[in-house]
Amino acid sequence: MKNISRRTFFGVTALAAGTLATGRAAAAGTHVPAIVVGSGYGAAVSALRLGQAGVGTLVLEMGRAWTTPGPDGKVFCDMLNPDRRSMWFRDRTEAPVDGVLFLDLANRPIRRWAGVLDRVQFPGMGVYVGRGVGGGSLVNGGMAVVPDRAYFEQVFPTVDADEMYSTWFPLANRALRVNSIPEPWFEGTDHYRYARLSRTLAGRAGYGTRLLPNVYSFEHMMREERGEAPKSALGTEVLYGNNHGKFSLDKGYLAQAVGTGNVTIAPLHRVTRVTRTATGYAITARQITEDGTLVAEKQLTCDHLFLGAGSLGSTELLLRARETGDLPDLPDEVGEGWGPNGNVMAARNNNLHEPTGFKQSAIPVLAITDPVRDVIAEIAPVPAGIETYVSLYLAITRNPNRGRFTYDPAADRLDLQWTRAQAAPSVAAAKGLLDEVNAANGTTYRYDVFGGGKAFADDFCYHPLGGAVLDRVTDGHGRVRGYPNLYVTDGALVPGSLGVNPFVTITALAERNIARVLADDL
Ligand code: FAE
Repeated sequence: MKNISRRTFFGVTALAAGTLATGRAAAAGTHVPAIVVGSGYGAAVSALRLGQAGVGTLVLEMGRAWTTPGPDGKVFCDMLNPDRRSMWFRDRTEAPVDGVLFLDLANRPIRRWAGVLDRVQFPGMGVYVGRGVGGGSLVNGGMAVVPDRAYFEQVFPTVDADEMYSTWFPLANRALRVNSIPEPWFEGTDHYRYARLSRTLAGRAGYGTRLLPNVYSFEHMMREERGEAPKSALGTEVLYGNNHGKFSLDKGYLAQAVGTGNVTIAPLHRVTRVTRTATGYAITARQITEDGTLVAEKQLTCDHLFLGAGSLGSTELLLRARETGDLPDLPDEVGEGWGPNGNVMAARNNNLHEPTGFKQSAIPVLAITDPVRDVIAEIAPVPAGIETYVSLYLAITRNPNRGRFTYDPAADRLDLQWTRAQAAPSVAAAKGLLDEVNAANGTTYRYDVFGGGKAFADDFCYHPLGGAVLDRVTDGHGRVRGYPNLYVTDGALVPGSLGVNPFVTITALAERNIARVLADDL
């Protein structure tokens, strides 16, 4: 039990045993002091701090608890052999990289099941999100990046940046167990040849790079390379989950929350409706099996309701509640301020004498920095197991355009007003940088990677942000205006852009907000 407290251990064991699935706490008609919707970063922080404060808390998560191994002995499937565990109720996988050399290497037919990755498709944008106890932490690349302070102050002018940078970001980094790759190992391992090559090519164009911290344990990764630990990052695992090495929320915040004895997690429960009661809130939750069969529709009540269902999930619940008259006085700004964090992916082709290497760690650790265009281009792996000569980038740009969510009453679902034209500044910034990299190296773009024959993928994102923006829909600490004891805790609070990967900020902001809420409201 090295490095793990008894209570966390209890939580992990309870999660692993699946004892949380059908606890009495989730029985229809139950009243609990606090309900948390979702189990991503904002939700997990809130659940832990509520539990530690002695507040009885029920977490409702629409995805499954990723604890039981499949027939192959693994909880998650890898990227090259996706099966029903990969995607949320799909007949075919929808991985962002569709193939190489126009061969459909990546996507496969699968059985419809409660898989871990979802792609929510709107007309101009596909949004990737995690489904399961742990939310996005189950599927993401683990890059744990604190935003540039000057930009943070611009994005959140009313948040005390001194306090964020002295207290809440350090706390988030500790709680998420953020670590950095040892440089000597990075410089020597075959598994990051692809990243070092991109650094060399960027350097020829005059651009620098930076190493990015991560929640994947580099100590574990080095043991994977030495053959002392089972391969996960070095075994093409990410996107559909990591079986080892990654300190996801189910191992950290959520396990600790359950370990307090005050928090219960009910997986496969999707909250569909929020209404008011005399003293608090009532929610409707639909419980399903992993095959999607409806088990029960439950009404539960609480005194304090925390929405942590992510930018899409929390905004949908609020918009539906306003538009159907359940919570008619919700602010007009619900749905506003959405952005994909300026995400755009791009693929370049390398010269034959400069291969990327066929061994590639699935966890990205290096980014090209362009201080003039305000771009960071993270060097993403193509762990195909063969030499592809492809360099792949996830560029994060500071695109000022914002979309907005609306509610479609006929279909009873969220719509996103976002056009491809709004992504143009992101593509222009990323292309400006990579055009120079190509020019300096005599290389070109790749058009066979994303489908549709394009080199820049501006039609999907990993970083949905906004919809219930801090200090607009909520007060300065996530309390929804006009509705006491109703809170937003997650990426919906962030107005569309952060300039870096978002989960450290979402975690830090949630820590800051729940500390104030616990002090003043409970
Ligand atoms: P999130 O983690 O999305 O959790 C929301 C949870 O609520 C999910 O588990 C949902 O299933 C659940 N839910 C939704 N609706 C309902 C409902 N009605 N009832 C019950 N449950 C519901 O929210 N970020 C980084 O900082 N670094 C990275 O390296 C990185 N890589 C990424 C790679 C991929 C492929 C993806 C998809 C994302 C990546 N992200 C990364 C983004 C990051 O995971 C994301 O910003 C956070 O997970 C958002 O946290 P939230 O708390 O907002």
